[in-house]
Amino acid sequence: MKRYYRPIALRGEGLPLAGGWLNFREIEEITREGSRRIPADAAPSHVLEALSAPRADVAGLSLDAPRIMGIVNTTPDSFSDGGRLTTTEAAIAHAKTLASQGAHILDIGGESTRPGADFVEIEEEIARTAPVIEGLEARVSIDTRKAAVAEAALGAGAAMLNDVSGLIFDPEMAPLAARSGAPICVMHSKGDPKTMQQDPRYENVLLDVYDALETQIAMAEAAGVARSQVIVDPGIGFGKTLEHNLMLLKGLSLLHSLGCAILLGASRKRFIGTISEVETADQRVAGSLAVALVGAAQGAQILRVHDVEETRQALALWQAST
Ligand code: HH2
Repeated sequence: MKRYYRPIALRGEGLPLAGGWLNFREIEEITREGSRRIPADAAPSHVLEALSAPRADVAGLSLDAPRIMGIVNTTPDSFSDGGRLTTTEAAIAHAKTLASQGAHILDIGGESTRPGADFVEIEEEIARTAPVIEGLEARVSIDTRKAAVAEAALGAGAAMLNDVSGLIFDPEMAPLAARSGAPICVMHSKGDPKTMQQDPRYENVLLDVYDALETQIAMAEAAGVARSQVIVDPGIGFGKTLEHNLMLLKGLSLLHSLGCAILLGASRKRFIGTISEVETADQRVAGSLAVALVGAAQGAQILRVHDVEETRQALALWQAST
């Protein structure tokens, strides 16, 4: 039976977790039938190696501390900030503000992937994103499922790819990542944004997402992408119920055993509003900060957020006081 190894992350003595700011002494050994705690040194050596090795830099950014990815949506219809940045100038100005607040990467997106969102044509998505990227000096990632949009973004100066379909939507995405050498975030998603929230089901959401990401990493490697250039993301809210999201957050550190850096995108999402009883997305900042700290405490290297200044403050205090 397949065994999964989830490090119990802590601040203090132990083996380094992904060469970063946390350590671990114990591991939760999980099967589809149950789990138990074992001392770290009882795990297979290849697992310990995957769990503790430092992760490669992402576009020159070291991942030995939690890093902030600031969200810049140039869409009319994003769930939280849609319609605010519909001109190139407004998007560039917002991106510069986020960079000045401490964003290490800016994630530029031209197609909303909220549940039920409409498809955007390639030309339109390029027209929304490429001029913004051209106008920025900061480190930029392109949030797209389409290889042609990603290629235009790389030409405009983007340094990282972020594919919410996890290489599934466009078969040209993995070859593009291989050719360009750009790091690529492979996110787990169940189905298309149009339909993904219609009764998503898993046998065991944490293990099912782990297995899917393992397959997606193998797809990337088969196309010639170096494993060190793959960043994994559980895809909070993408074909997940509230309970699924919470189980993924609680078990997030399992993904370290894939040997890749982890990106967590939970900012302002619906489950935060449901739990905290806040209907309006841009009022969910405090709940989003709490989830960002959960991510940092489980070793997620990149936190994708709308509220960069607030996240920077929260992380600084969390790191100083733990
Ligand atoms: N979430 C969204 C978009 N892109 N990329 C990654 N890697 N991980 C995520 O969780 C993720 C993502 C959805 O959020 P947002 O961009 O704020 O909204 P919209 O899709 O409506 O533009």
